[in-house]
Formats: sequence, C-alpha cells, structure tokens
Amino acid sequence: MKIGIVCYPTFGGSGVVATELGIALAKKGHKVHFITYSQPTRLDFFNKNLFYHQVEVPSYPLFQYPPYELALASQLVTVIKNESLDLLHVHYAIPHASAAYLAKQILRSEGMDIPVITTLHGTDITLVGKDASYEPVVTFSINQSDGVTAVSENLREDTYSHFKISKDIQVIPNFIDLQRFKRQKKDHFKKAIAPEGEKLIVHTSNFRKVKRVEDVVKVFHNIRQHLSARLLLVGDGPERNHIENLCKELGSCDDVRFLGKLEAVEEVLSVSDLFLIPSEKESFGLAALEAMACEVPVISSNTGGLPELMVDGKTGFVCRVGDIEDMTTKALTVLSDDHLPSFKAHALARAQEFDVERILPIYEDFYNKILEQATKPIS
Ligand code: GMT
Repeated sequence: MKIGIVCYPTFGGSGVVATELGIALAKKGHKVHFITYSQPTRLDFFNKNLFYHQVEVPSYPLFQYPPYELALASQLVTVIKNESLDLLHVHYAIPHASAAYLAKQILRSEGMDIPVITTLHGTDITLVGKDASYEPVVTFSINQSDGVTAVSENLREDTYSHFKISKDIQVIPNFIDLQRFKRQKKDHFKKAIAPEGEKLIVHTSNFRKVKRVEDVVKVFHNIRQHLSARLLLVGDGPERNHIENLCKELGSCDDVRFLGKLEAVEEVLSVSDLFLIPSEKESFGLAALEAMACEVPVISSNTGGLPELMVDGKTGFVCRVGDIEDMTTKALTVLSDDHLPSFKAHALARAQEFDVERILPIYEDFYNKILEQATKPIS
C-alpha cells in the first residue's frame, strides 16, 4: 500500500505513535510518505520505503497567522497525485482532519478519490477540540473522514459525548516496539544517579498543566519521608519553572534531576523503579506503556484511558486524580522490596499485550476495510 501520514512531527505522543506506525508499516513493505512541517523526530534513519515531504508555509506581511492548514492541504494534493497514494492517515484532528478534507475535495474535483482516516489522540477532543473556536470544524471533519480511530474506549466515548458524530469510531490502542523499549543493563548510570542504592522515581511528559507534574513532585516529597529516593524528570514545557520553584519550596531540589528532552528515554526507564503519571486527562498514556515495557511499575490517575491500560494492584495502582496521599501510600507499597519484583513482572507482561506486532495488523485490516469501501475512480 502507498500511505500518506500527517502528524505533529515534534515530541508528543500523537507524533510518536504516527511515526512508529509509519516505520512499522515501511518495515512490512508498505511505502509510507510523511507530510509535515519538519522531519518527525524519530525518523532519523534511512529506509527505502520511507519518504518525507516538507510543508512550506510562505510568510507574507499581511498574514498575522500564516495559514498552515492551506499549505498542508496543497502539499497533500501534490503528494497524493505525484506518488499515487492509496490512502491518507491523519493523526490529531486539528487541523489535520480538515486539511485532509480540503485536499480530498480538491482531488475529487479532478476525478480522484483518496480515502482519509483520522486518528483521534486525546487533547484534540478532550481539551482543544471541544473549544467553541474549533468544535464545528472538528465535528464536520471527523464525520467526513472515511474511517475514524481512537486510542482508547474512553476517548471514543468522550468523542461521542462532546461532538455530534455519525461515524463509527474503531478503538486501536497505542502500541510499543519491544525491541527498543526493554530493560537494558545500565549499571554505570544507576550508580552515578543513585550511588547509595536510592529508589529511582521517574516522570516523562511535556510539562503541560494537564500532566499535573506538581503532583509528581508532591508524591515524591512524601516518599522521601519514608525512604531514600531520587526523582528523574524527563521532558520540558510550560510548567517547568513552576515545578523547579516547587522543588525549592519543598526543599527537595538536591534529589530531583531535570533531564530535559531526551531521545533515549528507555535508558532512563531502564534504571527506574517507579513511574508516576497523575494526569488530569490522558486518553491512553503512551509514556506509561513505555515505562511498563521497561519493567517499571506505574502509579497513575484514574482518568481517560489509563484504567484500560493499567491492571490495578498488579502493574501498579490507579488512584483518583489529585489524591496525593493515596498515590504516596500506593507508591510505598510498590517500592517495598517484597513487592517490587512482582509489580515489575506484571508491568512487562501487560506491556507485551500492546506489542507493535499485535497492533499493526489491526491497522492494516482497518486500512483494507476503508479501501474496500472507497469507490475509485469517481465518475
Ligand atoms: O500527551 C500529550 O500531551 C501529547 C499528546 C499528543 O497528542 O501528542 O498525547 C496524546 O496522544 C498520545 C498518543 O495517542 C496518548 O498516549 C496520550 O495519552 C495523549 N495525551 C493526552 O490525552 C493528554
């Protein structure tokens, strides 16, 4: 198949899933064309089946806001025609689904049909998408897609409750490359970061408010009252300064390390004992899945798709959003030497259920179903 993929190319769950999906499809022999404004972060190697087409947005003094969506739609038309793509898969509804719709209509006016699949990832529905500034366009472009997927049951339900959707939405969960995300021996790193055998707690995110990184720091502060531990914070974003100030206030700065945006996050996970993800909203929780694949148990909030991913009491614990006390108690249970090995084993076993080898065929079947439904060419 010749597949076009549109996504946000920078750090962020939806871009990571889109890129990993494209890579996995290319390894199976499909030709995959990424169409984005910059090279996707994880697309940093050569594969004869992978292609990248940049979207240029020319600036003009009149434009206070350069019209990215129009430039994207134009580039989609060009690439779909030049490369004779079979289908277009857009990740994150805003503005990708509406740009895809526009491209589809342009091609239709020239007698071509391109099936469009939209994958909903989370904040495109739960935060930004339902804002009145975007809602009509999001509803319309989801309904106009030939196929729609969501990354969890919860996101599917949220989409139906926030928008008037007439389309079937198929749930296809996030997946993991277990060849890359596995516990590696990193003794030198562990020794450097936890010389006295301190327990290592980790959190990775884009430090947006929705991630409640503040709760991570508070839970860590409580854990430290009971045992020696270090906190590793991976990622960066708008809340970073606030979090540094909170560490100062709580007097825990010496034991908190801000590692910034790291590509090889699996190396940090490989030395970690516990992952914290206390988000306000989290449609799936790819970061938690990555941790589990590296045998790191997880304490999560009970929001969105997290309860679908977690096995409460086995892979870690699911706690109410903002319940710092419960998270602390459960974290101490997980970290106890008697329990930790069993939590680690369950985390890995659960992650294996989301192996890319299992999820990729679900996407391929979905593509085939949508292609079969499409009528080509239009008369
Ligand atoms: O987690 C983020 O804030 C980034 C965001 C994105 O769209 O790039 O991630 C969303 O998509 C991921 C991949 O499907 C999911 O695993 C995340 O749970 C989801 N984030 C939220 O719902 C907040």
